[in-house]
Amino acid sequence: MKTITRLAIVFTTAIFSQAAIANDCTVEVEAGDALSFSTPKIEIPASCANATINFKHTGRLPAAAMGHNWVLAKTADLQPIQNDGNVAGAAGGYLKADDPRVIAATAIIGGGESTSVTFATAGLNAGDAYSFFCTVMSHSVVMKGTFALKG
Ligand code: CU1
Repeated sequence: MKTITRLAIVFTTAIFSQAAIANDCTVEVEAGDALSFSTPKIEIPASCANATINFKHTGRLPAAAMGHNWVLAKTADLQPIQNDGNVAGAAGGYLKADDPRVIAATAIIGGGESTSVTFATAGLNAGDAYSFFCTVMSHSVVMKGTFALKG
């Protein structure tokens, strides 16, 4: 009887462990009516073939006044991407069309809206520096954080 109970505990633990690992590949990120993300740092286990960012705007201002996107690129590419995003302007979604330097990007959202992006981690190197940032109206000057594959 004791052995059965122990086995049940082992199986239950195994199921919960797998769920935790799977959830690590999905990250919840929020932004509001200020120029900041809810986290300054995102780390994804290197074992994740794909990563998903669920991005939520918890503010009240519409996208035209305080829109945000979540863009991922090498840190060295942040400023050039922002410069081209400024040229693209609102009509171009504050990103150069089909910019190969952009690893992942969400749509621009306003208060109360949510969006999501899933991307393959195969092209990311554990040794390279990556940043996530918002390109809307040069928000990336202060609205940015670091992104890394760990393990
Ligand atoms: Cu923004």
